Amino acid sequence: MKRLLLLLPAILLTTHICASENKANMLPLIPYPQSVERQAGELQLGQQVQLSVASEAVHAGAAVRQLLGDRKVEVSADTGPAVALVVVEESALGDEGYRLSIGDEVRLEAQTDTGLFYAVQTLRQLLPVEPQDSYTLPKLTIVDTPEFAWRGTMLDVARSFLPISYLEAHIDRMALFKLNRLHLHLSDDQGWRVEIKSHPRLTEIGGASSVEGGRSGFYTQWELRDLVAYGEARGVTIVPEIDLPGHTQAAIASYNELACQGVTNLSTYSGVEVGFSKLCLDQPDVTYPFVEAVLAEIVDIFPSEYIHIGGDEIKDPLYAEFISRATKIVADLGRTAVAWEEGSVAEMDNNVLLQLWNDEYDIQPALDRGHQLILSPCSYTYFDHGNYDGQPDTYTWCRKEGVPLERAYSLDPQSFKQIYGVESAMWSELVHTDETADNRLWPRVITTAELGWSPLEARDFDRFLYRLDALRPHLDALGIEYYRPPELGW
Ligand code: TNX
Repeated sequence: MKRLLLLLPAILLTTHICASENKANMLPLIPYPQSVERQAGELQLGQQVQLSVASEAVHAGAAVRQLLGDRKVEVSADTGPAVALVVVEESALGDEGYRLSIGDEVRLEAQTDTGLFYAVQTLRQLLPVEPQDSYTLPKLTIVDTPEFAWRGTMLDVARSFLPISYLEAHIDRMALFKLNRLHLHLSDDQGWRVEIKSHPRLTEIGGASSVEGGRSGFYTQWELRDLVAYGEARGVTIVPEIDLPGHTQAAIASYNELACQGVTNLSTYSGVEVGFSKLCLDQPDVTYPFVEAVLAEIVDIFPSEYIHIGGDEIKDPLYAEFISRATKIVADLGRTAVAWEEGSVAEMDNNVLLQLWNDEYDIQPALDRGHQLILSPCSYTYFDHGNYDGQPDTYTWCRKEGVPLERAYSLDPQSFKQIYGVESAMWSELVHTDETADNRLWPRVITTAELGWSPLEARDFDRFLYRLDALRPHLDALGIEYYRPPELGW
């Protein structure tokens, strides 16, 4: 909340820096905080600090120790300014908000470990990446909470597999920008990527296929549990998607009985068409036990409140009934379903989230029934589209000029209603290596972070570029092989 500076005696010493301030006054932070108040003066941080960490702050504590260690700042019992991570009861901060005060000491306050973790990320962006003899920090108070609960990125690991090492690196990178949902598209026509113990052929057969030129492979349950913990330590929840009832050729090739009788195409698929495969909805005795068995193992691996059941690009007279039943199966497992926008035709609990992906899709009827949305309108958030018009190996079906950085940044989530969050998506029909994934994701994913967290008034593309430029050393330190947008002159 903005403070009434006029009432403060410190008026001459305090400036309120709002995001529309001119660039020189802006802090190099993305996402830009809800409120920044600068005080006169600076804090010098030398090579020692006195650190205290609330016992609840397990992940934030680990993050601040890592940050200090990386910057070659030692924790001392009695020398140097205090750095304190404190849990406070202050409902306005919510589950993810925090206050960062830099005065004669550095004080990080939040209601939760997650809030403190984000305070540490803000401090991290305020410090240079390279270790120095001493650090100069501006005296200030930042009070910051996110606009939206869901700030996500989606990786399609089904068309082309991404190794766990890439997913971990991606989580590290997401954390710096306070992104909090990693949506994994784990199954599609070209591949099945998650071990399901009751159905081992899904990965024996479906895991061995991929889109032509892409990578095959799958994750064991053990690897995924480990990844879940890796994310949890960095504020990132892994949201699994099993795409049903269409986009299922890999499952059908693994278990032919999932196809309707008379279907002759039962082999694995490596093309890029969509909309040709489906589980046989006329055989509920086969289809629903399969869906139940798979989802039971999925919820066992992934603690996420939300489980994505896909639901895109399929025509079947029994489609709506399928979505009703599948969302109910998820509810009976104690979770809440997410479905792509087409699922909105089904009768289902209105806590099911719908993910909007066609800009013009008429989602109003679902809004009227009370559903909330995850916004992924393709002409702004589909990062399988080019960074620039004509970029090789990119899609153009949604926007023929591609999705340049400025376009991605110009999405205005606040102009939609009933928004639970925003998410950008990288489909992998044409993205087959880690390097290409980096090129498609970065720096565009950073726009998702700001759209999902910062208030509308904070959004100005020039100032965003200025802050992004200032944070470039962080991208380099994280080993990101980002695309270099010409407007940045990188
Ligand atoms: C549409 S978006 C799809 C995907 C493709 C993508 C390519 C959505 C729910 N379905 O199956 O990979 O286009 O851009």
